[in-house]
Amino acid sequence: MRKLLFVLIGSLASLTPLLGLNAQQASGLPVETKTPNSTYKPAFVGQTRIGAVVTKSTYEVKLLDSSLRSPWGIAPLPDGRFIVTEKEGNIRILSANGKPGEHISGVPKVNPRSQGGLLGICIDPAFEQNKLIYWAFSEPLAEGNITSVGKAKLSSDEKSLEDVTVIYRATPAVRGPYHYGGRVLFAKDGTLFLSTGEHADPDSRFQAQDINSGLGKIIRLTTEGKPAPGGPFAGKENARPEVYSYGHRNVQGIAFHPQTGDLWEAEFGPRGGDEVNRIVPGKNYGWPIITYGIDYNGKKFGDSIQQKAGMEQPVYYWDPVISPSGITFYDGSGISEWKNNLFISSLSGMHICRLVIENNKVVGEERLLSGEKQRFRDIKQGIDGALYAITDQGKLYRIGKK
Ligand SMILES: [Ca+2]
Repeated sequence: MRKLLFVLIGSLASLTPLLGLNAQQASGLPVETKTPNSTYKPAFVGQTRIGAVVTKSTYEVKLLDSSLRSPWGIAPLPDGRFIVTEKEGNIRILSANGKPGEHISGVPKVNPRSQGGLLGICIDPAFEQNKLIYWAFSEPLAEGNITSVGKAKLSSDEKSLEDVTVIYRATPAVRGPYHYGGRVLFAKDGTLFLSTGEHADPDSRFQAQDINSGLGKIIRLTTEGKPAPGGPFAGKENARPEVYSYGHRNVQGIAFHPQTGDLWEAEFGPRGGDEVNRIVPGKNYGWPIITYGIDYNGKKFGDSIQQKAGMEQPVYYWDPVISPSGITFYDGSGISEWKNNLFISSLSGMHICRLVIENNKVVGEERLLSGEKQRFRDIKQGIDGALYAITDQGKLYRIGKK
């Protein structure tokens, strides 16, 4: 196994006189230096291109493995190991030091074309007792493309899946082969969150605004795939009771803030409109009515507006885009200045983005591992308190205290 070990020491000589000030005051120039695609103005100061911060603590970046095949989702197991998905349709367990095990048999077929495949994965809160796992995937259906949620029990020898069921389908299936969303995550109350996308088809895009559609949503479910009770649209006409928030384009990152308990997400915008949002149940996050991006063909979207009453503003956006996939808040004790920071795996940006957040606003941005030239797909905190990141090129990194 190829193994690379190097240590990054955050050198802050230029900012030393500012130590002791808060993160915002210590910020430098923005990390982004490229010209934006649009001339749109942010809704508030600090909504984009916040000043740079640099990690002062010493941390270690270790390349643990390079043999995964397009890994998409990673979740820590309670014993220190990990479970991962590979886009083509495999689930594997990794040892605590990142060595991948065999493919687990019994995984239902996926549609791996384009942006589809085997997507995010999470384990049941009572996994140690029940061995249940859940994953999002693009299910091969004759009717079209769809994001579905699978559930199964890991066999006692960990070689196969048992009692495999599809517990939820974010209907309707549509033509567009893009924007599946695809993260699954348990809340502390035992409900299961799923993020979806609008499949990028002009015919289906507006379903992000329809609360009676599964497209472009954050969805809240029971472990049986039923609408979790108490949803913001429960009992309303022409609405799905499992919808938690709407107006999303393609949500590949969801995480709970360790301190506030709020759900945060990251979603792909069009050209120049990637977003981070703090999710309030029942709210409309605007797509495709408002956006800070323009279409990839250079045209503007709709009425070319960025703000509208009744629609939520992103906490933060990027122009040009970084393509934010999996996200996680750091809740470890190893690097104290990272506490409650949001870490975002960036595909086209080829780095791990660190956002310092104070009072629900971004006050600093840093780009980590830029030198690795990897498309970062997911990032999670292991039970040892370090961050573990996977890349489309098949690499697994550990980032944290030595
Ligand atoms: Ca939005």
